[in-house]
Amino acid sequence: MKLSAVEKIDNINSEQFLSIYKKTTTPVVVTQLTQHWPARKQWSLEYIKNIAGNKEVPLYDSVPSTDRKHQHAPAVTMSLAQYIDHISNGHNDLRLFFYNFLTEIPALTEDFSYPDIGLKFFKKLPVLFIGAAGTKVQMHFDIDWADIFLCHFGGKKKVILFPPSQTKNMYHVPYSFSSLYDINYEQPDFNKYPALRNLSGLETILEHGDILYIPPGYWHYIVYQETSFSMALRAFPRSPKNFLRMLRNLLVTRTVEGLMRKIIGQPWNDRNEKLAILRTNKMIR
Ligand SMILES: O=C(O)CCC(=O)C(=O)O
Repeated sequence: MKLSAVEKIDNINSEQFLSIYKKTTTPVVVTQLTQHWPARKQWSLEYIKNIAGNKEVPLYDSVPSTDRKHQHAPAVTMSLAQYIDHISNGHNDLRLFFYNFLTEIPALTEDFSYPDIGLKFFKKLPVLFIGAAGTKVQMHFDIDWADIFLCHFGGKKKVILFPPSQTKNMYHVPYSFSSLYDINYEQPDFNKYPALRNLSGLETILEHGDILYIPPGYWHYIVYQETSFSMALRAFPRSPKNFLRMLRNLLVTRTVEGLMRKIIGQPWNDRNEKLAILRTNKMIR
Protein backbone atom coordinates (compact mmCIF):
# COMPACT_ATOMS: atom_id res chain seq x y z
CA MET A 1 0.00 0.00 0.00
CA LYS A 2 1.38 3.37 -0.97
CA LEU A 3 0.35 6.49 0.93
CA SER A 4 1.63 9.96 0.08
CA ALA A 5 0.93 13.20 1.90
CA VAL A 6 -2.08 15.32 0.97
CA GLU A 7 -0.83 18.68 -0.31
CA LYS A 8 -1.09 21.38 2.40
CA ILE A 9 -1.43 25.01 1.31
CA ASP A 10 -2.04 28.25 3.19
CA ASN A 11 -4.81 29.68 1.09
CA ILE A 12 -6.63 29.42 -2.20
CA ASN A 13 -9.13 31.31 -4.35
CA SER A 14 -12.02 29.91 -6.35
CA GLU A 15 -10.17 29.95 -9.69
CA GLN A 16 -7.30 27.92 -8.29
CA PHE A 17 -9.62 25.58 -6.45
CA LEU A 18 -11.81 24.87 -9.48
CA SER A 19 -9.02 24.57 -12.03
CA ILE A 20 -6.71 22.43 -9.91
CA TYR A 21 -8.35 20.46 -7.12
CA LYS A 22 -12.00 20.27 -8.19
CA LYS A 23 -11.12 19.57 -11.82
CA THR A 24 -8.65 16.80 -11.02
CA THR A 25 -10.63 15.60 -7.96
CA THR A 26 -7.56 15.93 -5.76
CA PRO A 27 -7.79 16.32 -1.98
CA VAL A 28 -6.01 19.30 -0.44
CA VAL A 29 -5.65 20.76 3.05
CA VAL A 30 -6.03 24.54 3.30
CA THR A 31 -4.76 25.83 6.63
CA GLN A 32 -5.85 29.50 6.53
CA LEU A 33 -9.33 29.50 4.95
CA THR A 34 -10.71 29.68 8.48
CA GLN A 35 -8.38 32.56 9.40
CA HIS A 36 -11.16 35.13 9.87
CA TRP A 37 -13.80 32.83 11.34
CA PRO A 38 -14.72 33.47 14.97
CA ALA A 39 -14.81 29.64 15.15
CA ARG A 40 -11.06 29.46 14.74
CA LYS A 41 -10.57 31.48 17.93
CA GLN A 42 -13.55 30.23 19.92
CA TRP A 43 -14.41 26.68 19.06
CA SER A 44 -13.50 24.05 21.60
CA LEU A 45 -15.51 21.29 23.24
CA GLU A 46 -15.84 23.50 26.30
CA TYR A 47 -17.39 26.25 24.12
CA ILE A 48 -19.89 23.80 22.61
CA LYS A 49 -20.71 22.48 26.08
CA ASN A 50 -21.38 26.03 27.27
CA ILE A 51 -23.73 26.99 24.47
CA ALA A 52 -25.46 23.66 23.82
CA GLY A 53 -24.74 21.36 26.78
CA ASN A 54 -28.41 20.63 27.34
CA LYS A 55 -29.08 19.31 23.80
CA GLU A 56 -29.88 15.59 23.62
CA VAL A 57 -27.81 14.02 20.86
CA PRO A 58 -27.64 10.57 19.22
CA LEU A 59 -24.29 8.84 19.71
CA TYR A 60 -22.79 5.96 17.79
CA ASP A 61 -20.35 3.21 18.66
CA SER A 62 -17.87 2.27 15.96
CA VAL A 63 -19.05 -1.31 15.66
CA PRO A 64 -21.16 -2.24 12.61
CA SER A 65 -24.78 -3.11 13.29
CA THR A 66 -25.66 -6.78 13.48
CA ASP A 67 -28.87 -8.76 12.96
CA ARG A 68 -31.83 -6.65 11.91
CA LYS A 69 -30.59 -3.40 13.46
CA HIS A 70 -30.45 -0.48 11.02
CA GLN A 71 -26.95 0.20 9.68
CA HIS A 72 -26.95 3.69 11.13
CA ALA A 73 -28.87 3.23 14.36
CA PRO A 74 -27.48 5.26 17.30
CA ALA A 75 -26.18 3.29 20.30
CA VAL A 76 -27.45 5.78 22.92
CA THR A 77 -28.59 9.35 23.34
CA MET A 78 -27.39 11.73 26.04
CA SER A 79 -26.93 15.44 26.54
CA LEU A 80 -23.97 17.09 24.82
CA ALA A 81 -22.63 18.13 28.24
CA GLN A 82 -22.73 14.53 29.49
CA TYR A 83 -21.10 13.31 26.29
CA ILE A 84 -18.32 15.91 26.39
CA ASP A 85 -17.63 15.01 30.04
CA HIS A 86 -17.66 11.32 29.07
CA ILE A 87 -14.95 11.72 26.40
CA SER A 88 -12.98 14.22 28.49
CA ASN A 89 -12.74 11.45 31.10
CA GLY A 90 -10.89 9.27 28.59
CA HIS A 91 -13.74 7.15 27.14
CA ASN A 92 -13.60 6.62 23.40
CA ASP A 93 -16.51 4.25 22.87
CA LEU A 94 -18.98 6.81 21.47
CA ARG A 95 -18.89 9.42 18.78
CA LEU A 96 -21.15 12.12 17.49
CA PHE A 97 -21.71 11.51 13.82
CA PHE A 98 -23.24 13.67 11.09
CA TYR A 99 -25.17 15.87 13.52
CA ASN A 100 -26.98 18.65 11.68
CA PHE A 101 -26.72 21.65 14.01
CA LEU A 102 -28.41 24.25 11.78
CA THR A 103 -31.60 24.44 13.81
CA GLU A 104 -30.39 22.55 16.90
CA ILE A 105 -27.47 24.87 17.78
CA PRO A 106 -28.03 27.95 15.58
CA ALA A 107 -25.44 30.00 17.52
CA LEU A 108 -22.68 27.95 15.89
CA THR A 109 -23.72 29.13 12.44
CA GLU A 110 -22.68 32.69 13.39
CA ASP A 111 -19.10 31.57 13.86
CA PHE A 112 -18.18 30.65 10.29
CA SER A 113 -18.90 31.59 6.69
CA TYR A 114 -19.13 29.37 3.64
CA PRO A 115 -15.83 29.62 1.73
CA ASP A 116 -16.10 31.57 -1.52
CA ILE A 117 -14.50 28.82 -3.52
CA GLY A 118 -16.72 28.29 -6.56
CA LEU A 119 -18.87 25.54 -5.01
CA LYS A 120 -22.60 25.89 -4.31
CA PHE A 121 -22.70 24.70 -0.71
CA PHE A 122 -25.94 23.16 0.57
CA LYS A 123 -26.42 25.48 3.53
CA LYS A 124 -29.12 23.45 5.21
CA LEU A 125 -26.69 20.69 6.13
CA PRO A 126 -23.73 21.83 8.21
CA VAL A 127 -22.88 18.74 10.27
CA LEU A 128 -20.73 18.06 13.29
CA PHE A 129 -18.55 15.06 14.18
CA ILE A 130 -16.94 14.58 17.60
CA GLY A 131 -14.61 11.83 18.75
CA ALA A 132 -12.25 11.08 21.62
CA ALA A 133 -8.57 10.20 21.24
CA GLY A 134 -8.36 6.68 19.83
CA THR A 135 -11.72 6.75 18.02
CA LYS A 136 -11.65 5.23 14.54
CA VAL A 137 -14.10 5.74 11.71
CA GLN A 138 -14.42 2.74 9.39
CA MET A 139 -13.28 3.23 5.78
CA HIS A 140 -16.26 4.54 3.79
CA PHE A 141 -17.34 6.98 1.12
CA ASP A 142 -20.20 9.41 1.40
CA ILE A 143 -23.48 8.22 -0.02
CA ASP A 144 -24.29 11.57 -1.71
CA TRP A 145 -21.12 11.93 -3.82
CA ALA A 146 -20.79 15.49 -2.49
CA ASP A 147 -17.76 17.77 -2.48
CA ILE A 148 -16.90 17.95 1.22
CA PHE A 149 -15.03 20.59 3.17
CA LEU A 150 -14.05 18.97 6.49
CA CYS A 151 -13.21 21.84 8.86
CA HIS A 152 -11.28 20.63 11.87
CA PHE A 153 -10.98 21.90 15.46
CA GLY A 154 -9.33 20.87 18.69
CA GLY A 155 -6.60 18.20 18.58
CA LYS A 156 -5.09 16.12 15.81
CA LYS A 157 -6.94 13.74 13.55
CA LYS A 158 -5.48 11.45 10.89
CA VAL A 159 -7.29 10.92 7.60
CA ILE A 160 -6.40 8.22 5.05
CA LEU A 161 -7.98 8.67 1.60
CA PHE A 162 -8.35 6.61 -1.57
CA PRO A 163 -9.90 7.73 -4.86
CA PRO A 164 -12.99 5.94 -6.24
CA SER A 165 -10.74 4.37 -8.90
CA GLN A 166 -9.33 2.14 -6.13
CA THR A 167 -12.68 0.63 -5.16
CA LYS A 168 -11.74 -2.71 -6.72
CA ASN A 169 -9.04 -3.17 -4.05
CA MET A 170 -11.07 -1.94 -1.08
CA TYR A 171 -13.09 -4.97 0.07
CA HIS A 172 -16.22 -2.94 -0.54
CA VAL A 173 -19.14 -4.59 1.27
CA PRO A 174 -22.04 -4.93 -1.25
CA TYR A 175 -25.07 -2.71 -0.57
CA SER A 176 -23.01 -0.62 1.84
CA PHE A 177 -20.78 2.41 1.48
CA SER A 178 -18.00 0.88 3.57
CA SER A 179 -15.01 -1.36 3.39
CA LEU A 180 -14.81 -4.35 5.76
CA TYR A 181 -14.95 -3.20 9.37
CA ASP A 182 -12.08 -5.52 10.35
CA ILE A 183 -9.49 -3.79 8.20
CA ASN A 184 -7.09 -1.56 10.05
CA TYR A 185 -5.86 0.81 7.36
CA GLU A 186 -3.01 2.00 9.56
CA GLN A 187 -1.64 -1.54 9.89
CA PRO A 188 -3.15 -3.59 7.10
CA ASP A 189 -3.01 -7.37 7.26
CA PHE A 190 -1.82 -8.18 3.74
CA ASN A 191 -2.03 -11.93 4.30
CA LYS A 192 -5.69 -11.74 5.09
CA TYR A 193 -6.49 -8.92 2.65
CA PRO A 194 -3.93 -9.18 -0.18
CA ALA A 195 -5.60 -6.63 -2.49
CA LEU A 196 -4.71 -3.88 -0.05
CA ARG A 197 -1.12 -4.17 -1.27
CA ASN A 198 -2.23 -2.61 -4.58
CA LEU A 199 -3.71 0.48 -3.00
CA SER A 200 -2.31 3.89 -3.64
CA GLY A 201 -3.74 6.77 -1.64
CA LEU A 202 -3.13 9.79 0.53
CA GLU A 203 -2.87 10.63 4.20
CA THR A 204 -2.81 13.73 6.32
CA ILE A 205 -3.02 14.90 9.89
CA LEU A 206 -5.54 17.66 10.46
CA GLU A 207 -4.95 20.32 13.09
CA HIS A 208 -7.09 23.07 14.57
CA GLY A 209 -8.36 25.39 11.83
CA ASP A 210 -7.44 23.17 8.85
CA ILE A 211 -9.94 22.43 6.10
CA LEU A 212 -9.60 19.17 4.15
CA TYR A 213 -11.23 19.04 0.72
CA ILE A 214 -12.63 15.52 0.13
CA PRO A 215 -13.67 15.12 -3.54
CA PRO A 216 -16.83 13.19 -4.50
CA GLY A 217 -16.79 9.44 -3.86
CA TYR A 218 -13.41 9.45 -2.10
CA TRP A 219 -12.94 6.69 0.47
CA HIS A 220 -11.85 7.97 3.89
CA TYR A 221 -10.69 6.34 7.13
CA ILE A 222 -10.30 8.47 10.22
CA VAL A 223 -8.30 8.09 13.40
CA TYR A 224 -8.80 10.65 16.14
CA GLN A 225 -5.26 10.98 17.48
CA GLU A 226 -6.53 13.52 20.01
CA THR A 227 -10.00 14.35 21.23
CA SER A 228 -11.33 16.75 18.63
CA PHE A 229 -14.21 17.64 16.34
CA SER A 230 -14.99 18.62 12.77
CA MET A 231 -17.71 20.39 10.86
CA ALA A 232 -18.43 19.16 7.33
CA LEU A 233 -19.81 21.55 4.71
CA ARG A 234 -21.01 19.96 1.49
CA ALA A 235 -21.97 20.77 -2.08
CA PHE A 236 -24.23 18.22 -3.78
CA PRO A 237 -23.23 16.85 -7.18
CA ARG A 238 -24.00 18.88 -10.26
CA SER A 239 -22.58 16.56 -12.90
CA PRO A 240 -25.30 14.19 -14.22
CA LYS A 241 -23.10 11.14 -13.52
CA ASN A 242 -22.53 11.93 -9.85
CA PHE A 243 -26.10 13.15 -9.41
CA LEU A 244 -27.36 9.76 -10.62
CA ARG A 245 -24.92 7.99 -8.32
CA MET A 246 -26.32 9.98 -5.39
CA LEU A 247 -29.91 9.13 -6.34
CA ARG A 248 -29.10 5.45 -6.80
CA ASN A 249 -27.35 5.26 -3.41
CA LEU A 250 -30.08 7.15 -1.57
CA LEU A 251 -33.12 5.63 -3.23
CA VAL A 252 -32.12 2.16 -4.37
CA THR A 253 -29.04 0.80 -2.58
CA ARG A 254 -29.99 2.09 0.85
CA THR A 255 -33.61 0.94 0.53
CA VAL A 256 -32.70 -2.56 -0.67
CA GLU A 257 -30.11 -2.91 2.12
CA GLY A 258 -32.60 -1.76 4.78
CA LEU A 259 -35.31 -4.14 3.56
CA MET A 260 -33.06 -7.19 3.19
CA ARG A 261 -31.54 -6.61 6.61
CA LYS A 262 -35.01 -6.43 8.12
CA ILE A 263 -36.24 -9.55 6.34
CA ILE A 264 -33.15 -11.77 6.44
CA GLY A 265 -31.18 -10.38 9.39
CA GLN A 266 -27.65 -11.55 10.18
CA PRO A 267 -27.27 -14.03 7.26
CA TRP A 268 -27.66 -11.01 4.92
CA ASN A 269 -24.82 -9.19 6.65
CA ASP A 270 -22.64 -12.33 6.63
CA ARG A 271 -23.32 -12.89 2.93
CA ASN A 272 -22.23 -9.37 2.06
CA GLU A 273 -19.05 -9.54 4.11
CA LYS A 274 -18.13 -12.87 2.49
CA LEU A 275 -18.82 -11.45 -0.95
CA ALA A 276 -16.57 -8.45 -0.25
CA ILE A 277 -13.67 -10.82 0.35
CA LEU A 278 -14.45 -13.21 -2.51
CA ARG A 279 -14.95 -10.51 -5.13
CA THR A 280 -11.91 -8.47 -4.15
CA ASN A 281 -9.57 -11.43 -3.93
CA LYS A 282 -10.86 -12.78 -7.26
CA MET A 283 -10.03 -9.47 -8.89
CA ILE A 284 -6.35 -9.73 -8.04
CA ARG A 285 -5.96 -13.33 -9.15
O1 LIG B 1 -14.54 13.00 11.13
C1 LIG B 1 -15.36 12.12 11.35
O2 LIG B 1 -15.62 11.69 12.46
C2 LIG B 1 -16.10 11.54 10.18
C3 LIG B 1 -16.13 12.44 8.98
C4 LIG B 1 -16.73 11.74 7.82
O3 LIG B 1 -16.72 10.56 7.74
C5 LIG B 1 -17.36 12.48 6.75
O4 LIG B 1 -17.33 13.71 6.70
O5 LIG B 1 -17.92 11.81 5.86
